[in-house]
Amino acid sequence: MKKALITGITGQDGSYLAEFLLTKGYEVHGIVRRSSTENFERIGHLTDKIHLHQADLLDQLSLIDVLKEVNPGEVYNLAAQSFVPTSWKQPVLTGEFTAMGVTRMLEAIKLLGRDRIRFYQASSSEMFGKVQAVPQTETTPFYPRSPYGVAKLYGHWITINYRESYNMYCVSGILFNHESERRGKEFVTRKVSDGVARIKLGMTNELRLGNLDAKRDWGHAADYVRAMWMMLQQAEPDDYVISTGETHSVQELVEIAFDCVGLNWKKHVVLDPAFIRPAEVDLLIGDPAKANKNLGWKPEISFPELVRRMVLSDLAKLRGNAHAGYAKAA
Ligand code: NDP
Ligand code: GDR
Repeated sequence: MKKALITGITGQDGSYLAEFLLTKGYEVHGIVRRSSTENFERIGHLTDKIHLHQADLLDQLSLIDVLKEVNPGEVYNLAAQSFVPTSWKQPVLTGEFTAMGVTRMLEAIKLLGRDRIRFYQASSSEMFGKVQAVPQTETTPFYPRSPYGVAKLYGHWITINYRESYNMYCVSGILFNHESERRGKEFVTRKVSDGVARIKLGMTNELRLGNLDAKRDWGHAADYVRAMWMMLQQAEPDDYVISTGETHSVQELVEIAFDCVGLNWKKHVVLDPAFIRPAEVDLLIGDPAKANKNLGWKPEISFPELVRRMVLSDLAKLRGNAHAGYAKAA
C-alpha cells in the first residue's frame, strides 16, 4: 500500500489532499502540532481513516522521528504560516515556519530516505508579487512583496537546490489562490462568503474590506490537491504553475457573492484602511499550460461556481447545519 505523509493536514489543502489520497488507496499520515485545544474541524470526519503524529516544522528531531516511524513514499509539505498580513506582524516566525521549515523537512528526508521519498513543496503565486510578466509561467522572474512571499521563495529554491545537489525527487508546485468551503475566515473569499451569509440572515449589516481592485486567479482547492498528487507521479521531478488562467478583482468576487443571495453589495460593503497592506500584489494570472500538457491537469470548478458553493455553505453553517461543506469534494 502506498503511504503518504502530509504536513499541514489540519489546514484547508491538507484536509482535501487527505480525502483525495484515501480515494486513491493510500495509507495517509499527517503531522499535527500540539495545541491546548484540538483543531480538527476540517479533518474530524477523517480521523478514523488517517494516522496523526505530533511534530512541528520548528523541531528538526520531531520530523526525523515521524519519518522513521511512518516510512512514507511521498511527503507533501503543506504546513506554513500562510496568511500574508500576519507575515508583516510576525516576519521572523513566518521565516522559521514557511522558509526554514522546508529545509528541516528536506534534511530529514536526505538523512532517512533520499533515494525513495518523493517530496512536494507548496509554493505560491505570491512569489511573483510585483509581477514581471502577464500571464505568469514557471519561468517568469519572481519579485515577492511580503515576508510571506519572500519565505515561500526560499522554500521554492531550497527544494530545487536539494533536487539538483542530491538528486532527490523534489517538486515545487507554484499554486495560485485556491479557496473552498473550508477556507480560513480571514482570507478574502471566505470573509466575503461568511459576511454575505451573515448579512442575508440579518446577523450584521456591513462587511469591511480593504483593496477591492486587487486581482487574483482563484480556483477550488479540491482541483488543486489533485495537481499536487499528479506532480509526484511523473517519471522526472519538475515544477509547475497551477492556476485557472482567469483573473477576477476582489470587487467582482463581492458582486457575485452578493448576487447569490439577491443583495446589492454597495449597500453593505465598507472600505476600511485597516485591511490595506503595506505592499500589495495587484494582479495575478497564471498560465497552467505546462501542467495541462505534462500532467493532463485541468480545473473543473469555475470561479462563479466556487463563490456560489462558498456562500451556500456559509448560509447552511450559520443556519445550524455544522457539517455543511464537508461533503465529498465540497
Ligand atoms: P492553511 O493556513 O489552511 O493551513 C496551514 C497548515 O499548516 C495548518 O495545518 C497548520 O496547522 C500548519 N502549520 C503551520 N505552522 C506549522 C508548524 N510550525 N508545524 C506544523 N504545522 C504547521 O493553509 P492552506 O491549506 O490554504 O495552504 C497549504 C499550503 O499551501 C501552505 O503552505 C500555503 O502557504 C500554501 N499555498 C496556499 C495557497 C492557497 O491559495 N490556499 C496558494 C499557494 C500556496 P494548525 O492547524 O496547527 O495551525
Ligand atoms: P492572498 O489571499 O494574500 O492572495 O494569499 P487573501 O485572500 O488574504 O487576499 C487576496 C486579496 O484580497 C485583498 N483584500 C483582502 N484580503 C483579506 N484577507 N481581507 C480583506 O478584508 C481584504 N480586502 C481586500 C488583499 O489585499 C489581496 O489583494 C493567499 C494565501 O492563501 C497564501 O497562503 C497563498 O500563497 C496565496 O493566496 C496564493
